[in-house]
Amino acid sequence: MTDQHDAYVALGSNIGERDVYLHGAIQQLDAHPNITIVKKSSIYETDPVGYTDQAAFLNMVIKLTTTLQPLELLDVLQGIEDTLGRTREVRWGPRTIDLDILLYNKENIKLERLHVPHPRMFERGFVLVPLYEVDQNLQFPNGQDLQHYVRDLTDKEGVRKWKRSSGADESAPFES
Ligand code: A4P
Ligand code: MG
Repeated sequence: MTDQHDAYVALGSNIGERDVYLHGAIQQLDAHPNITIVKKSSIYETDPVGYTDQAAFLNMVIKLTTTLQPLELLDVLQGIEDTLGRTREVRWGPRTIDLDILLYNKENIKLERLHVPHPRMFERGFVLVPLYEVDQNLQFPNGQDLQHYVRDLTDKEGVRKWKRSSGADESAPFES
């Protein structure tokens, strides 16, 4: 039997039918023969971080198991980004879909194309809040608990649970 690996993937979208892009990406991951989705967070609406002059994002996090190696998983994610019309004009700028590997087992990976754990995840509410929903007891490769980072988070206010209501977007504050 081939080894199964645990991975956490962050999804983000801030152009067009944002939830349709999230669901499209999940459908493609689910259909992949070497990937099983184990858990999904709720969808959150989040204020843009980094390059702030852009529309609000929808973000979520999923846990999956896979027989793929890290770079093979990255190739699959980038392939899905391409099929969902992702173009890369502005770094950190608007996108139909962004798929980032947050964690792969307890590994530290530093390759030109891939840094895991994702280096910018630790202070980002739009990543940590949905990740915490998926796995409250998660520990990072550095031995620190996710709980520790969530407690220290300063931008929780910009992260609210989102639900689609009969055509109109709706969101409510995140209660921790
Ligand atoms: N890459 C390196 N490590 C990874 C990894 N762990 N997972 C490389 C995925 N890719 C990784 O990514 C650029 C390159 O990073 C890839 O070619 C890959 O080889 P990209 O997706 O083409 O470009 P990007 O998304 O603009 O860059 P990046 O670094 O993913 O951006 P960030 O830091 O993720 O920021 N605000 C809110 N509220 N919600 C968001 O989702 N996202 C960003 C993007 C900024 N602000 C946001 C959000
Ligand atoms: Mg990315």
